[in-house]
Amino acid sequence: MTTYTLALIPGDGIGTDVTDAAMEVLAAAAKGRFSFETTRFPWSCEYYLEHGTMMPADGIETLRGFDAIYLGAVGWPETVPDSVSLHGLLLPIRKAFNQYANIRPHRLLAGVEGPLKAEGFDILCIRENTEGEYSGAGGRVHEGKDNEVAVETSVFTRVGVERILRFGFEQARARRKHLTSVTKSNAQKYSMVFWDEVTRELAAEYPDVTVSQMHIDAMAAKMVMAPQDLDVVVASNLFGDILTDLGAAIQGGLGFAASANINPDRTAPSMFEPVHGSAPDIAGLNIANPIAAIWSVAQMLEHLGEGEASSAVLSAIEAATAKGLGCRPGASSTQEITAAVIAALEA
Ligand code: GGG
Repeated sequence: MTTYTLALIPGDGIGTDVTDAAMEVLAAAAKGRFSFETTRFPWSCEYYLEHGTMMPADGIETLRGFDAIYLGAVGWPETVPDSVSLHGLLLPIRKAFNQYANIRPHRLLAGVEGPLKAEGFDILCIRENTEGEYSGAGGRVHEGKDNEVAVETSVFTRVGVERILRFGFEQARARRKHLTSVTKSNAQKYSMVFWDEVTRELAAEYPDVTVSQMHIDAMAAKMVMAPQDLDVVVASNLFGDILTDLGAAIQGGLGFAASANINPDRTAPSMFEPVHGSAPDIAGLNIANPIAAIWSVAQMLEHLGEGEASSAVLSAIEAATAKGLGCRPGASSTQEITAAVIAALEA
């Protein structure tokens, strides 16, 4: 029986609640098939307050040896600025392990209508995950003075843009063969024009995939007006981050949005995490929706080559939502939803 090594970083707030739920489901899915050797790391805002860093200096090297990383949520803005927690944990892991493809599936699960009742809504957002607007390149001068200046540079490399678009084209090829590339190239005349050019270059290599190029503002409107027309959506780090919160809203809320930070070359571990943040106001109340976190487990199993277990987890999620569990905020507890998923898995 294969044993996978898993680095677990529950993080902050409801990160712990949903990670516990996800691990219960993982144990049920693994039973009799494979096993997990899990190491839990307390890296979080609480860790920061004690140590002055979100993770130890050798944190990245410690994680490198694992088969996969699972992360709950990061952030506790009352105590640690969000920019510190994000740039201290989540973003360095994505960059260090070349997890350049952030895969975020959005569709209506059985029994979930979402605010738009967008029947047939089923898109795969591919967010560039290691550069662009979140490169962390920039600086501030004259801090606190009238002439203060803050500069933040977006970094788009040919390697980075080409590989994320190619990844998107491959995904489109395996789905409904339509790719929408999202930029703002009318306003951003260097980086986004470059992204558009690379999109057209690659489109020539994928004649079986139809391509649309859209500006982010028009794309936001389209996602609300006609989300069913979209298939694979590829966007930069910032635009992908924003669009996937919109995708989450259309699918019924952030509690449904799963994500996989993938290193497609498999030269380092990939990381799996729900899209939502730490929601400190509801932490520990047993009301966080664990479905996004459980769906992220299904993505992890698929990445590890456990396709059968992955499909079983997805079916079990839908068996639970079809009964109404998790479909309305606060109507079912975290534990009730988790138990329903496990019961469906074991049925
Ligand atoms: N579940 C991970 C988490 O805490 N996400 C919050 C967040 O703001 N993430 C920003 C990002 O995905 O770049």
